[in-house]
Amino acid sequence: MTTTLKPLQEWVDSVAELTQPDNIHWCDGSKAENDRLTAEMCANGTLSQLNDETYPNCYLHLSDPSDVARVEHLTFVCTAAEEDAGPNNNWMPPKAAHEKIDALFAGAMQGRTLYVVPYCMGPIDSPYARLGVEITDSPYVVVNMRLMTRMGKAALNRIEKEGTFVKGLHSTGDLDPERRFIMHFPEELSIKSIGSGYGGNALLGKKCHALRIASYQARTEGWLAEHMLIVGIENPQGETHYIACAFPSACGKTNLAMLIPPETHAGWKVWTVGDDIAWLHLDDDGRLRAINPEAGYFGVVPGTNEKTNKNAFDMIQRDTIYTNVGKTADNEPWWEDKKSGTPTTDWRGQSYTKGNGPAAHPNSRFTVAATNNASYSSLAEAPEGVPISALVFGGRRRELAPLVYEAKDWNHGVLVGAGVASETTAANIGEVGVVRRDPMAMKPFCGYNFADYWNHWLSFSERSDKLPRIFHVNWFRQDEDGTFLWPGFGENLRVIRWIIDRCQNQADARSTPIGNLPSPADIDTTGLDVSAETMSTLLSVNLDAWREEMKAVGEYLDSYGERLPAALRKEQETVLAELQKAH
Ligand code: OXD
Ligand code: MN
Repeated sequence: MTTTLKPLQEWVDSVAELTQPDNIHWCDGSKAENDRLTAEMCANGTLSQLNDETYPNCYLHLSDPSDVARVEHLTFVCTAAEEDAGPNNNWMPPKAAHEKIDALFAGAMQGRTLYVVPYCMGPIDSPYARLGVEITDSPYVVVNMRLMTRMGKAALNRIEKEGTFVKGLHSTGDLDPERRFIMHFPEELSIKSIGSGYGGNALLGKKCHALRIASYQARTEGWLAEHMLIVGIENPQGETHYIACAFPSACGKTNLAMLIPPETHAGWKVWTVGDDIAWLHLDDDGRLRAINPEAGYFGVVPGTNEKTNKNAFDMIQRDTIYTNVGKTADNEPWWEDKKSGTPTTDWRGQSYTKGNGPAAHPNSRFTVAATNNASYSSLAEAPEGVPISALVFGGRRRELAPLVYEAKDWNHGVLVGAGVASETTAANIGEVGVVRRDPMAMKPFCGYNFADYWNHWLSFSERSDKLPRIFHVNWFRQDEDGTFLWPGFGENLRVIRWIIDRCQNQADARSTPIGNLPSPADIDTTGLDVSAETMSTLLSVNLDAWREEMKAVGEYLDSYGERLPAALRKEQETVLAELQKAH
């Protein structure tokens, strides 16, 4: 397989000249190709097959211990003008960036095979889908891309028809963190990544293309590329409402996308459209519609069990690539909170001893096709996407943020999104558990200046009067002893029911300076062991603390300087003034 598309062929030729691979292979995405690559990786130790009786078609990959998460400090957005990348991104001038990274690519594929991976983000026949080609020297990346995207022949056919595609160049390099860079050139629709084999750094269709490059493209084309799950909630009457929710990495997006209704909620069903990324477009009627650009899940393993996420637990029992989990004596994968089995080997491949760190790395992952999920939505492949009733922002916050509140209108909702803050997690290399601003959960993923991004968000209120309502949730409130106040997981459906009822004007709310909140009685807590007192704590607004928060949000917004949309600053001033008045 090669291509009839001249610019694609010329690009592959020029990369081969620079990187000097021994072989070039154009991926067709077939099962035969996948089987061959898998067998080769098993033979050379890149993969090992897990217990084929209890975990059929499952494999384990252990990465270099220095290469287990995204590396935000080594991730760059290289626009011609520094201001266009914004204070939210690391920046390098494109010419200097190309020179720096090309020097690392020179000869990097000697002794290796260069794989050309054509892929489509979104249903293959969707007008909202976008195309890309990743060149990589990692067969692990190839088999992951086959699960995460529509990869191979059909994608190449569409690329040849359309002629435009995002160029992604990846090499595992020598894995030296000193020679690791993830660079984005949004103006050239291209990505260059070297020195890491980890998902978000190496599977270029995901964060690099579907968020950083796509967010930039979306702004010029009038849509939104967001770090959001998409889920359909079906009530006992058979009506399904779709919501899209933005939470920072490792804050439970996959769990919410596959939620299992609690026993008290007979007749309710939940349908997964996507667990990480949503591309949102206004349709001809002005309604916001969402597609999931991905075709699989690259989810956090630890904590997954029959109680927290039975759908995920069952779905990763077959056809799954595990990365950086431990193993049992029976050659089954093992992770913290699995609730069964005993680890004998840890994620470094060493024999497991208690007290010597976890068996599975906290950011260990599963890669699996979305079709393996029992709650996979029948509309996940719909070219036109699903209509969105509500957008929900959230973060991991011990205190302050109530269980749920509703923004007063779209523009206020943009402020709510811009003010999102969350405790950091193991999904990025760096300190865990410190609160940082993570607007729209896009801090690591917005491919341009946040000030321009907020302006783009605000522009939607001028383009449609049928926009979804905007909410904020926080499943992670704790008391002084560190005990979670809300049970979370399946019980979150109770909060989502209020959200959907609000969208249909069927639920009450009380108005507060920060937005509209349910009273404790508005959330159905039947059969739940949460006291009335706890519910009122979860649904209260601490005016003093919120005044401080709003001032901090104002200071944060000001750090974007003159580009900051005045309308957003005005929203912040209005909320602060109402908080002062309520004092
Ligand atoms: C992810 C992340 O892998 O957000 O989805 O880090
Ligand atoms: Mn994510």
